[in-house]
Amino acid sequence: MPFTVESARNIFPSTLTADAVPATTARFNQLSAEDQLALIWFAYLEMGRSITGAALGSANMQFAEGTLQEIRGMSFQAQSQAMCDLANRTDTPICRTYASWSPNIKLGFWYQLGEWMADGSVAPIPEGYKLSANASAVLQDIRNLESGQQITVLRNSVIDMGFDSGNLAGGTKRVSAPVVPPQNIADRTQVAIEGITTPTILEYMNNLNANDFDALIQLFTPDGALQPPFRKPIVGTDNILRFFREECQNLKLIPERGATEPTDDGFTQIKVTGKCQTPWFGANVGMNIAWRFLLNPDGKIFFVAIDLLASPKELLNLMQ
Ligand code: ECH
Ligand code: GLY
Ligand code: GLY
Ligand code: GLY
Repeated sequence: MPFTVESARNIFPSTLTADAVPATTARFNQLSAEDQLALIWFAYLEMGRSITGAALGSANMQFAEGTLQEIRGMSFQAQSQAMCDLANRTDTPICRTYASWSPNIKLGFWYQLGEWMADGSVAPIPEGYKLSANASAVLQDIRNLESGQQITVLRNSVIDMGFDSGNLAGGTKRVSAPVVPPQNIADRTQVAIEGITTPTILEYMNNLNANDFDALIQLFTPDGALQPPFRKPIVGTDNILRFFREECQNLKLIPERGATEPTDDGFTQIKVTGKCQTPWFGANVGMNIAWRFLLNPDGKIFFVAIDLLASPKELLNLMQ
């Protein structure tokens, strides 16, 4: 075997990813819970307006409904405490429930709390709350990011909240919205990628755009791996398929161009760049993305990394 998952991660090493995202997230995590919540509130007022709500199917919301009502029924003081507990990752029943939710349920939960904070039915950020100097600096850093990087910082901060007992792989039940059926064949769009005709790559994009995860997973080798932005590779088709079902519904991939390089023993490395939209923001936010594929001699995906790019300029970098 010429490649391991570890060595495959290094294909196309000249790809510049948005390092500002993990750097900003690390500084955010140093702040107090009060500052974190207030900072997100201010950031959200500025940029959250572009949320479309399309990802907020009732399917996503029904799982958070019990916890939302529980919080709504509390005193303002208890509500603020519950929100701080989430940011502090304290071990409470609500924080444990929260940790069991898929990313989209967590985002939908906060979206609803934000609506209630705005209409006064849940404790707002105190009027005139003054961010610490460090928190103001982090907020300014977030303002300076491009929109795709901003929403990634926001998403990361929400995903990391709550108390994960470390038992999600074991006993604790993971909660995610049901999988939507794949799009009808007749309604599917087909991507065109300048410089790429490899069927596996085109089918990857088309199947993901159609939510056809059963067809999509067939494109991978059994020991294949997928590395989402700023995360470790997800290895093996069972795990990748679960990730697709839990976190990849209704994405829109808009690949633009690509380049192919043969490598040792008949493997092929292919880099594609383009845009990706999340159902939360639709066409309001286009993230600049690279896909770095490594195909085995049968044309199956042994590895693919999805990177959030440092800048739009990187869309033109197809170099080794
Ligand atoms: C309020 C104040 C109190 C505290 C909090 C509040 C609420 C915050 C809210 C935040 C909402 C944030 C949202 C962010 C959504 C971000 C989505 C992103 C999606 C990126 C997806 C990508 C997909 C790439 C992939 C590709 C593949 O080929 C394979 C699969 C995959 C204000 C109350 C907290 C409400 C909604 C960044 C890049 C292309 C890897 C998935
Ligand atoms: N931010 C990327 C993901 O969906 O994992
Ligand atoms: N990108 C995945 C999610 O929000 O669930
Ligand atoms: N799965 C949807 C998202 O990226 O938010």
